[in-house]
Amino acid sequence: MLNLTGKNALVTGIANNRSIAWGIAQQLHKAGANLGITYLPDDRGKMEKKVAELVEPLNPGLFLPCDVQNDEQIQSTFETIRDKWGKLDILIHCLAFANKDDLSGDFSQTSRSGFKTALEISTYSLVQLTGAAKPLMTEGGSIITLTYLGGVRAIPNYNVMGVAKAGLEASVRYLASELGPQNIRVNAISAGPIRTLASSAVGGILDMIHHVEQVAPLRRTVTQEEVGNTAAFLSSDLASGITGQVLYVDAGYEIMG
Ligand code: 0WD
Repeated sequence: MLNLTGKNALVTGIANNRSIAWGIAQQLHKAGANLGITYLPDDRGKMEKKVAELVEPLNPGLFLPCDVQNDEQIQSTFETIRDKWGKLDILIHCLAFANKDDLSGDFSQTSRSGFKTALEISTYSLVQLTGAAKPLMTEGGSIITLTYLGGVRAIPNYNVMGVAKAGLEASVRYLASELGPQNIRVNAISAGPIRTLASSAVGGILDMIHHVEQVAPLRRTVTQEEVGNTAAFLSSDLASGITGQVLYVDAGYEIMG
């Protein structure tokens, strides 16, 4: 029986009700976890208000601003977890960013700054958040990140984000190797394409979704809820033997030639 009662989970990357992180937060809540939610703050406080209203039914114990490009906000997030909860059990890393210009056209035209931004927000942030979570995972833990097939195959328009995801998947392996002796497991879920704010920036995403619906063994795409269920499983003791893996939740698309 999947039971996360008594587990403290930090969920990053909720922007709206289409976000994959929202699907994950709902399933972790259903399984009994205490939730801490972070949001990406903006100058006018719009995101804070929007995300606060969305997550209210899940009754999060912590609700904190955390821009992963801001070291102070990261530090303050984990200090708050230490002070309020004492320990952390689950970390959901569910965020990424690349400039829209870099998500179509020729990959060879990616600018130095665009490359840096994509890799910093989408890849390095997993390393940094894991480093901050490690001392708080005193009873072991589960860290989960979100990746996409474009990290292992050249998918049209995914470009610099594909490179970021390749780095992310390699980071999962190095982090799993480092943290395993503390019984902290690190895994990635490779989700099939889902319509969200982030995916709408990728050129031709709707064509990709239609292609998946025709080709994937299950003849459909996946839902946020299905990704959420897999994250709840990976967070739980049912997955106690799994670390360093990339698990595909993509209606089987990855196996097709
Ligand atoms: O098809 C898809 N949607 C897939 C998404 C397929 C496979 C993987 N993924 C991955 C994405 O690459 C990402 O890692 O899932 C993760 C979540 O993405 P999402 O749910 O598709 O997208 P979205 O709802 O937009 O959430 C991503 C959020 C940001 O939203 P916006 O759209 O405002 O950029 O990541 C957050 C932000 O809330 N984010 C940040 N959080 C903290 N600091 C930052 C930042 N600097 N930048 C973006």
